[in-house]
Amino acid sequence: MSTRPSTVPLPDPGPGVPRTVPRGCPLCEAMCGLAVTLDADDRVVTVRGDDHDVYSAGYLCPKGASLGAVDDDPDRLTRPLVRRDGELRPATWDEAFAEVDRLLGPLLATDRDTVAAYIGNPTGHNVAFTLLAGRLARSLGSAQTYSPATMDQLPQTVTAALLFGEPSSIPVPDLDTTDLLVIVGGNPLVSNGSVGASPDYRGKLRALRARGGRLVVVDPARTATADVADDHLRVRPGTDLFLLLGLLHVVITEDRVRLRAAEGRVSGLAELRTAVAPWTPEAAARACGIAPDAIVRLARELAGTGRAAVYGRLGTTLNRHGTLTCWALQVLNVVCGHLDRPGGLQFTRPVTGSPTTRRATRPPRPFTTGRYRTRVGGHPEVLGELPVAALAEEILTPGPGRVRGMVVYGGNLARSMPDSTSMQRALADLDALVCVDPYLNETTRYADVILPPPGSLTRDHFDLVLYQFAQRNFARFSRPARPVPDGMIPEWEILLRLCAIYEGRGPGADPGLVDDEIAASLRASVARGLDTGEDGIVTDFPERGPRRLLDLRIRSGPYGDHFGRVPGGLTLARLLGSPHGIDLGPLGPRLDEVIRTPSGTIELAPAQVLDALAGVAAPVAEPGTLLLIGRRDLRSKNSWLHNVDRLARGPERAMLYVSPGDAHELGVDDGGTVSVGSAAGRIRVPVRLTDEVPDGVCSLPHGWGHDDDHARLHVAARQPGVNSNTLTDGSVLDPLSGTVQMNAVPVRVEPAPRGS
Ligand SMILES: Nc1nc2c(c(=O)[nH]1)N[C@H]1C(S)=C(S)[C@@H](COP(=O)(O)OP(=O)(O)OC[C@H]3O[C@@H](n4cnc5c(=O)[nH]c(N)nc54)[C@H](O)[C@@H]3O)O[C@H]1N2
Ligand SMILES: Nc1nc2c(c(=O)[nH]1)N[C@H]1C(S)=C(S)[C@@H](COP(=O)(O)OP(=O)(O)OC[C@H]3O[C@@H](n4cnc5c(=O)[nH]c(N)nc54)[C@H](O)[C@@H]3O)O[C@H]1N2
Ligand code: SF4
Ligand SMILES: [Mo]
Repeated sequence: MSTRPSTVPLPDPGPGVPRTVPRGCPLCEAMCGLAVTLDADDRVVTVRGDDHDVYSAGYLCPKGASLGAVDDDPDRLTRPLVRRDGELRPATWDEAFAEVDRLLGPLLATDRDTVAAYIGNPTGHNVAFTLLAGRLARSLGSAQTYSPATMDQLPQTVTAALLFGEPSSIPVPDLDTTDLLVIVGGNPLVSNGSVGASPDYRGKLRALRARGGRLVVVDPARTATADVADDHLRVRPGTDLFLLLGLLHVVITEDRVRLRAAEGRVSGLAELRTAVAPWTPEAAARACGIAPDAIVRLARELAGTGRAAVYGRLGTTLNRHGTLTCWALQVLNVVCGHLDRPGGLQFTRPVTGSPTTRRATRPPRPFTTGRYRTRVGGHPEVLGELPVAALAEEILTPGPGRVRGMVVYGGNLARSMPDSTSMQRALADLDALVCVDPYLNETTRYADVILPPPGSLTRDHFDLVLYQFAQRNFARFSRPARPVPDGMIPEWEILLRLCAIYEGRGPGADPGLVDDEIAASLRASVARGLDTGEDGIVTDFPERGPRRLLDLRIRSGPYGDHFGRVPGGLTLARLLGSPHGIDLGPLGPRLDEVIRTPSGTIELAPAQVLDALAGVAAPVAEPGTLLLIGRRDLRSKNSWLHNVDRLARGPERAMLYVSPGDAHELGVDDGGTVSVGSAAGRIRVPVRLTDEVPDGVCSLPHGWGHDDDHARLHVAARQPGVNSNTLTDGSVLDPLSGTVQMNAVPVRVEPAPRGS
């Protein structure tokens, strides 16, 4: 094993002196290394890209450059708020935790499922949550567990579980050496990519084309990424499944299947052939709006190119056939021979290991869902989660077992969730709402207790989860750039104190004991995994906190020193000494250890998929409607960062994009205001006429609508924008994953008289 540290030393004189410190950026999945300069008062002076970073080599985007302003936003809460006489008022930490105990204790003592938990997006970038998530869930012990997965990547996760036997086995496209990259429903020049993100995605695409490679984008919208593509296929929203079935049909019926790395390791090819038989290029074209000859050409190109990768993201997941779409996409990669090969799709080997870097402890079982169901809609559990689209009715519908309390860790449900009108009614209806969140925003304003964590620069940073989907195997550990301000407590401690409360130990229990228990149980499982006694497991970081757990995970991981048994192996101490990161090499072949299905093969035609596929039909457009799709913005992150002046400045972003043709037909002017209605609600929104959307499609970003008078978001309120999730109705779910349709939502658009 070779591990390459970046050796440029960087002084770390600690707080109270001017200094530049390296930091991992927590704002998106690209995981850039930043260089943060602070003055003697620990104020952030500048944030630049860290030129010495082993992974991002100096790249950063406007969000990363604003990290100091994000952390120093004067609207951030600096102490807990507790509701007294109907008003949220400042309180001490002890008072706040006592109130959490008073509110949740009786509910948990009666029926644990009456308390729901939502674990929001920013927690994935936060070492406190990623290390403590398991314990938090066990301590709460509620089946009512929700996360953005069911409005994001769960169809990809379920696909990985079905095909490869392990939910986290999602391969990433090898951007550096591919000759043909097909991006389906992703806009990485704005999102920086996701489940396959990369710093400087634009540079990677430029290099791809410079070496003679081609970029094909499948997207109804002419996005920034589509703008730099060689081919842009403007698929009809929600119909990628049919395009992919058409591509599979051509590859299979023209005998172009070449399994290469997967040779001898697949099953279900005959069933796959039968399943795609009806989807001739002509049939696929009728359903998805891409011409038959374009489908044939792309299929042949994919099968005939040695280094090619098909990559899909939210455009493939947020629709009624999310899992089928992600399945068809990944199966296409397999039958064209692009899996587990350089230039194709590869599996990372993350530094703290994953289920597939470890020996299996029991024989693999078939993937199933529905161990339990939601009370009202009967939606099945999928990988321990329930669909976010079901949460509001679980709260609002009377009857035994009704959800009455909720804990939200870094989530803005009132803006992120489908049918947010119902969601807000549900938030208002709860008997107890506890939010761990730095802001008083559209969601936390309904809280009974807000527990605000200090800014990201005060904590250890390590991308425990995201290394799993990196472009290279690498690791970087960042120490806090500055101390936790007086009067605040680290998020780590907030979460441990909540665990103690959920476990009935009371608000005054020593959170350190919970920390010790977590460390003891991790140590025991590390010893079992390494086939050694616990005496041999001695960490360099015996103190309480994230470092102890990380050292145990890193040293027992695939690059670890196995506590002295692998000389030269990785330890947290070595990572601390290499603040620009350690490069652990390019992604390499991993298929043998990755496949964990009962058959020991990649199961191309799982029964669940074949059953669901038998019932699919091309959607029929409702006359008089446009299909609403989402859009992201480089200087935003979902529902937040809108309160940071340097990111919020500039023209209105929450505008409805409408094609000139549709605008003409509707009698709508550029800059005018329209009324948009759906099954869930109605909004008024300004319009931009643009050919970025085709006829029949309109687009609007989510996460806006900062017009709630009870929130404390002074900058965001100046240009609040509209909340697009008033329109997403949450009634259409992907049956295999519970993921909600948030794209291709039918809406009716009408001109709204000015000033009305
Ligand atoms: N700047 C910025 N970066 C972000 C975020 C952010 O809010 N802002 N959010 C982060 C998060 S949480 C995530 S999950 C990722 C998401 O990462 P991406 O998936 O890359 O982000 P989106 O911009 O939502 O891209 C989805 C694309 O799908 C297209 N689309 C919509 N419907 C369809 C369809 O039916 N078929 C096809 N083929 N395309 C369709 C849309 O036009 C859009 O271009 O981004 C992350 N990065
Ligand atoms: N219509 C539509 N809706 C969508 C999407 C879409 O494409 N279209 N995308 C969906 C997707 S992919 C996602 S991931 C979700 C995201 O939705 P959410 O899970 O709600 O995530 P965010 O909006 O990113 O941020 C949520 C909260 O985290 C808080 N926060 C920020 N930093 C921290 C921190 O360090 N600690 C804590 N405790 N809290 C913090 C912020 O103040 C904010 O209140 O939205 C989904 N909603
Ligand atoms: S691309 Fe992502 S990780 Fe890099 S600086 Fe921007 S927000 Fe941070
Ligand atoms: Mo997401």
